[in-house]
Amino acid sequence: MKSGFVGIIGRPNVGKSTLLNSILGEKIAITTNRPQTTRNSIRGIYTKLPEHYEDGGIQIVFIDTPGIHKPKSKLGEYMTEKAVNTFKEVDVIMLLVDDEITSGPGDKYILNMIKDVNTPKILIINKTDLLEPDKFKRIYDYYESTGVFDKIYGISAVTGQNVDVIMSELEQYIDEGPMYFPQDMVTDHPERFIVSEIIREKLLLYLEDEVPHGVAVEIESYKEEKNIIRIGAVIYCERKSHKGIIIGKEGKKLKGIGKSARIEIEALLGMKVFLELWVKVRENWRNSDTALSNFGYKE
Ligand SMILES: Nc1nc2c(ncn2[C@@H]2O[C@H](COP(=O)(O)OP(=O)(O)OP(=O)(O)O)[C@@H](O)[C@H]2O)c(=O)[nH]1
Ligand SMILES: [Mg+2]
Repeated sequence: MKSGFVGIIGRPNVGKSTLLNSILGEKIAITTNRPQTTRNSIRGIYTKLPEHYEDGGIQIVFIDTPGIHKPKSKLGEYMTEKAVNTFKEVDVIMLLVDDEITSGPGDKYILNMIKDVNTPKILIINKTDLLEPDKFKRIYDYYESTGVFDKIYGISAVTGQNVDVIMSELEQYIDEGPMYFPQDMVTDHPERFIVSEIIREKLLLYLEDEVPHGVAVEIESYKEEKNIIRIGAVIYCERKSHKGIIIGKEGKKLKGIGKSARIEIEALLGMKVFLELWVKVRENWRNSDTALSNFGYKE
């Protein structure tokens, strides 16, 4: 049996969570077109066992991380710290990019940080379905010239192109090890966490501009009955005006958010769900240690 850990890192919005879901064939990490969607490290477990157990199988725990960015709040600091700490815990680092290196400090900052880490590093150029061949080549050549990476691949996390190729490549870097998790487990996060993330995803999708980055979701009650699961969740936002936007005219916005979240939660849990949402204001929570710890953004 082989087993090990692989870290998926990169700037916000490059497709890290989409890749995790694509590898697992299941959605455990939320994805949106907004940067800074992921706030915690999300662990996804990939297990492949042969028919005959004695032939050995493989289990890879993927760690999807928040996009590395220049933090503007304590929440941002937590997010970047989560991503950076991952470097030290994994057997392979996968750095995802989706564009040429920017003149700004972002990509260079990440490169500088990982170049001296003594762990195999694979560069993944994602979104090849959107990249012109010339551009792809420029990205490839640049990263190859840095000498930091053991391998470079182009993939599309959305179409699945080359995802199988990187999976077999990764297997070569994973050593003998124990089976850390049961065969049918895709993540070790509790269902409640995934449920709160689904609600947050819908908030990110339905809301404009500055509002979504200031929201947090807390599950207040979670009651499993015979035929239904009753879930109560509080959406925290930073301003009174934001609360109005989230609720919308005659409560329509919140209703829409609740409905699309409920449908997805029902599919996840395989049961009927009654979802109740409240909106509360908690000013500047992104800089409050207590709030961050309540919302699970601090150990
Ligand atoms: N066309 C295309 N879009 C992609 C691909 N991979 C991801 N995307 C899109 O890119 C956006 C960002 O994807 P995410 O998976 O949320 O990105 P992320 O790196 O996890 O972002 P953060 O959590 O904010 O750091 C979403 O709109 C995805 O649908 C791809 O291969 N092709
Ligand atoms: Mg993400």
